[in-house]
Amino acid sequence: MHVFNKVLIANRGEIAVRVIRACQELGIATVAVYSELDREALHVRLADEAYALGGQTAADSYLNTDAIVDAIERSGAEAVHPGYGFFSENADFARRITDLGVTFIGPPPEAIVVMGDKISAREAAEKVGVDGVPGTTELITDAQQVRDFGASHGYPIAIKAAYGGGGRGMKVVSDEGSITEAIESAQRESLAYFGRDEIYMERYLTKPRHIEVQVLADTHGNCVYLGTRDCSAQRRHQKLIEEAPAPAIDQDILTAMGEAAVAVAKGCDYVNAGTVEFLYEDGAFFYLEMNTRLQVEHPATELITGLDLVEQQLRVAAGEPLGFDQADVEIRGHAIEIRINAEDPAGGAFLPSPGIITKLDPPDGYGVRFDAGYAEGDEISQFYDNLIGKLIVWGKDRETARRRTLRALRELRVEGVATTIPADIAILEHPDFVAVEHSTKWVEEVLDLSEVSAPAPTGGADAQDEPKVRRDMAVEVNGKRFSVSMWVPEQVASVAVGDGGRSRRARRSGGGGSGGAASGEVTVPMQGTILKVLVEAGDTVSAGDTVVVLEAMKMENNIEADKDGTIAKVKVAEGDSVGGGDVVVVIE
Ligand code: MV4
Repeated sequence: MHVFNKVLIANRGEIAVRVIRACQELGIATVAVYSELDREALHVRLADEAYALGGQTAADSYLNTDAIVDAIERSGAEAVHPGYGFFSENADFARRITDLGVTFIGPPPEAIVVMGDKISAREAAEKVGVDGVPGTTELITDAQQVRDFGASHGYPIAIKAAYGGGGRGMKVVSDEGSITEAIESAQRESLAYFGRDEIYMERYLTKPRHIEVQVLADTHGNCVYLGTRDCSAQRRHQKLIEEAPAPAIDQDILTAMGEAAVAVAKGCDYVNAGTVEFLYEDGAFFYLEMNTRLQVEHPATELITGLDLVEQQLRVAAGEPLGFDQADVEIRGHAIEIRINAEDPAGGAFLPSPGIITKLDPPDGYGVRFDAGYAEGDEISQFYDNLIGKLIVWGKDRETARRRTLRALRELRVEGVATTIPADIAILEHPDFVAVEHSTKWVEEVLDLSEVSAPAPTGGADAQDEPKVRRDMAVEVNGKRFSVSMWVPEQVASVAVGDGGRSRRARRSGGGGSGGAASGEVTVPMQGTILKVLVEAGDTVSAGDTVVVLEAMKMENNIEADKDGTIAKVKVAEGDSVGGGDVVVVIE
């Protein structure tokens, strides 16, 4: 059967590579698009043809609709795969290309719209008898509504952005006294991120697991669920590890979740691959939302079902009926996916670590898959998501998969950028994770990452040629003293040894300044959005006063004055995007 002749992949990195590979296996010609920074990127190298979008930032490139439409027209692609992020859940984009006669490889725009608004998404589930966490489907217009809800349902309460996602705009209210502040903060964050500030509320579950169900629907009314995934190991709404199926949950509950997910999908006339999210606590599950796209963690499902989800997406989008039904879906063994991000765990701070990947040796062996968006020599830019790739491991059972994942992670070599690998190892080895006693709060609140940081840079190939000097020192191992001699590069020898990396961490996690003496030029440490500007020219400030609030890495960060003085210049406004190192205010 004819699928497509040519598909344009409106994305970059590992997901673009993933989709290109699936197309190649089906004999479909591939079209890549790229920003100025991605001219030589792996997805561009692998595709049959590629079109420049111009621009560096996502907004100027992968989110430039006109440039993408131009590439579609020039290439003659019949269909567009949006990957995840970017245009994947953008109904306007789906409509625009559909109007051109081009197939959007994803759900109908109507389903994206229903699920994009969290309140209508809740209503869509309620309509088919699937319950969310107890809450309201009315917007909050008055703090009194929250007080009334608290009086009848108790605390804590979650205030959520109606048009939010990924935890942005969500605030937890633990008592009556903090309602007003939480409402304002949720509205502010929601407005800065999503351009609208509607909010609603739910009971806040304190120790839930995040369980999601993969669904797949065709245009002929068939819809199946493809097992569950547990994505509870995350920090600040960034998943670190996902596994499939969700462990330590009774089969009848997993089946009920699967059936609930299919009911929700059918209820919104869903087509293509989608994910229905639930919170699970004390044997009960609650519908949370539906993601109307292929997800980062889809390979975990592929390894336990034997299905190629991108192939299925392409077939369904071309109008083919599913070639199987629910009874044919078999879950076999266990899969664990590790996201390898270019971030230094830095004791729990997870600091972005852009740069050139000077070495990349993927692991291999039985049950090991490595989906990367980069090869050795490629650069991770601060302008995009810093996911280098994903390690996905299969085992006959969870413990086999866990041990195999640890083995593979120790085999994997990434140099030139720091990675999340040390944190992943700490999670996989922790008795709570082994016993499935973790929840969505566990990485942030229980796991101790204080000793977990990226190894010191090795300096790459050039380091080998550098002159080395001998250094003798004393070290203590398990209370026993040893004298050791080390041959180290000259520069390294001049750096203080033995503070466990703490001085570097402290410097990098500081609010502003560029490290040395206070310059009065207050900078932001990383890329983000200005949520609030607290000063204006002429104001007097003291060192340590918050001058702006930066939303970065899904957290509100207070950026502080680095010296006493008067504000000479305010260089940003609320809602502005800033890059790491940008000056936000100048103090004289
Ligand atoms: C919740 C919750 C507890 N109770 N809702 C965060 C992201 C957004 N998709 C929904 N989120 C949550 N909603 C109620 N009523 C806890 C979370 C939550 C969470 C959910 C899934 C995965 C990770 C999470 C981490 C923190 C909080």
